[in-house]
Amino acid sequence: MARTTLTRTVLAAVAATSLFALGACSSDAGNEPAGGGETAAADDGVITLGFSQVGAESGWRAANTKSIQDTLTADNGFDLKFSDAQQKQENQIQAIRTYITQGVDVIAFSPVVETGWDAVLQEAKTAGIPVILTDRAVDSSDDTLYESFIGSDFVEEGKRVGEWVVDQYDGEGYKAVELQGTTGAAPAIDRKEGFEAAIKGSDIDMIDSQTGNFTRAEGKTVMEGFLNKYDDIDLVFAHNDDMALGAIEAIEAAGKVPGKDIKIVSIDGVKDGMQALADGKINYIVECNPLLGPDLADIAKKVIAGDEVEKRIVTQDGAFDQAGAKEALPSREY
Ligand code: GYE
Repeated sequence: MARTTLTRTVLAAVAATSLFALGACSSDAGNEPAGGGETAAADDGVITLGFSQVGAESGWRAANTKSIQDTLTADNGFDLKFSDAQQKQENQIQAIRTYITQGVDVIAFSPVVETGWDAVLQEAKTAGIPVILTDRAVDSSDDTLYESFIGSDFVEEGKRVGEWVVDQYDGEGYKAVELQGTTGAAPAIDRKEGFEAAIKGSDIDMIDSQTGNFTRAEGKTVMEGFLNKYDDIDLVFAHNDDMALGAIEAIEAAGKVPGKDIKIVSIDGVKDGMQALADGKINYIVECNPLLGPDLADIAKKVIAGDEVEKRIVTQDGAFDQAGAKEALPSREY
């Protein structure tokens, strides 16, 4: 199946021409740090972009990092500075501060959690360095602290999984457990909310919910705990494929058959998840597209050029059942 191309939805246009002007000219000013620093994009045409990545917690994250590194290349007019925060907010804040000191042209990051960003974003704004959010949102009342937010609608993803579950299993009195993503992260908060809204009114009973931090290892450990505590689990909702894959290991170790004795639904659509779906061990996956590099490059160029950019770019996601996964796997990019 051909990959869904990223399409854009303009939710709010930014009319802040003055903000871009400020960003562009202060970026020059910010390019005179002690020690030489960068040459301003306006001078040499190269955009120095500092990117603070969440970590390397999942297959999704690996694909997202690859997309960014493959797109923001010298050939494409970028000097990419990349750092991995190992899923720690303090590391991201430190990386952003370093980029500010270095006087990069643009800062982009995927915020590990939603809250606690206003101070450092204000520092970037004061330094005249525009910020682009990718993948995850920040929870701030001041949306002038960033230029654009590129990523999926996580509430919608959770809702789509929940709707499929209700469609397939309502009326059977299913007991469900939830493997949540990183506590405080936008996709964990939003996917939970969307799923809960969709199963409301059905007879599906969410009996327990804990974080597995989006990793396979923690997903497995949490699932082992659930299996020790309850002997009647019918369904697992995992906030990402990696935790679903960890749950599969725990379920098999407990002598049960994943996808049959215990149904599993998840979000992402990375290769290992799609393979497990095609193999009948997962029952349904809503895709979350990690290929955000091209949109990030595009928005960064526009911001530096002083062009107007969309404040919110919503990535379009597919969904797969077992037959759909078999069909899609051969041409899957990640
Ligand atoms: O679903 C998960 C990753 O923020 C959308 O983070 C991303 C999530 C993704 O660790 O696998």
